[in-house]
Amino acid sequence: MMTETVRIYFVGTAGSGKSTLTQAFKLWMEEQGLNAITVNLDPGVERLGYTPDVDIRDWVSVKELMEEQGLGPNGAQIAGADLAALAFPEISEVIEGFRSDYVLIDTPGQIELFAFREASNVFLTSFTSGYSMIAFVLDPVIARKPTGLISLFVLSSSVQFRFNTPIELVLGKADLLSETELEEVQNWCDSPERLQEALEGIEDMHSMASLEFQKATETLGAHRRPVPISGLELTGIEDLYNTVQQLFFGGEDLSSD
Ligand SMILES: Nc1nc2c(ncn2[C@@H]2O[C@H](COP(=O)(O)OP(=O)(O)OP(=O)(O)O)[C@@H](O)[C@H]2O)c(=O)[nH]1
Ligand SMILES: [Mg+2]
Repeated sequence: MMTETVRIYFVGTAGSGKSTLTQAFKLWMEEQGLNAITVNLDPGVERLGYTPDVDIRDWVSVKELMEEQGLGPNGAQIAGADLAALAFPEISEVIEGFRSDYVLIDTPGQIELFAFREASNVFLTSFTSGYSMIAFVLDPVIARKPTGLISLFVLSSSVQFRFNTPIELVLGKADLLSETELEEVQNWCDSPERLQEALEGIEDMHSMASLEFQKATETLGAHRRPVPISGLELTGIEDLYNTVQQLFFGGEDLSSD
């Protein structure tokens, strides 16, 4: 029987659907009779849309930092991220205390607060057991243009470069794309040649740079097929679950234990 906890960090650009997906994944797991907890890692979020099981705002509040230290919103976010690092040993103990199969971690809206601050590495390494992975959420509004998709590959490569953690791509809010658009994005992800062809059709100054970025992300392994998901319509979540189970346990299903 598999008992190791899996932690999934939902990371992506602002508004890509991380919070909705975190909650949707938990609901889906509960429906399957599996257990999962949600963790909010954004000390600055005002409205989350769900009640997380563990909330960093119980330790650090950006709102209070702004009021007490006279900081602006960005300065307070950064101070909050660094202050949070001090609380991580305690927070990770609380998380481990749940002994849940899955820990679904909702990261800050501003991706750089998670991706580029050292505090995140402190958090990632503060657990004593289990597995961690990053689900990098591609925003379909960005991904449906060839240059946008490449920019997201570049961003996911730099997230991968920052953390020594497996990363899977997720195409969030997939319900916003028509079937044809979804197929086109998937085709570009499957085939670097098709993405290059789409780029060559664009006659602007960026196409040369885009081609170079595309080649680099292909070499780095960031250019790959994402799992399409809609947190709103609860579709594709099982596919992500299966991908994660495959990654860590060779496909063994928790529910068959
Ligand atoms: N159509 C559609 N809309 C979605 C989906 N998921 C989220 N949204 C909408 O997209 C907006 C942002 O969703 P969030 O889940 O808050 O995204 P986020 O990445 O957590 O946002 P920040 O934390 O603010 O960066 C909200 O208006 C959601 O209702 C989805 O699967 N489909
Ligand atoms: Mg959010």
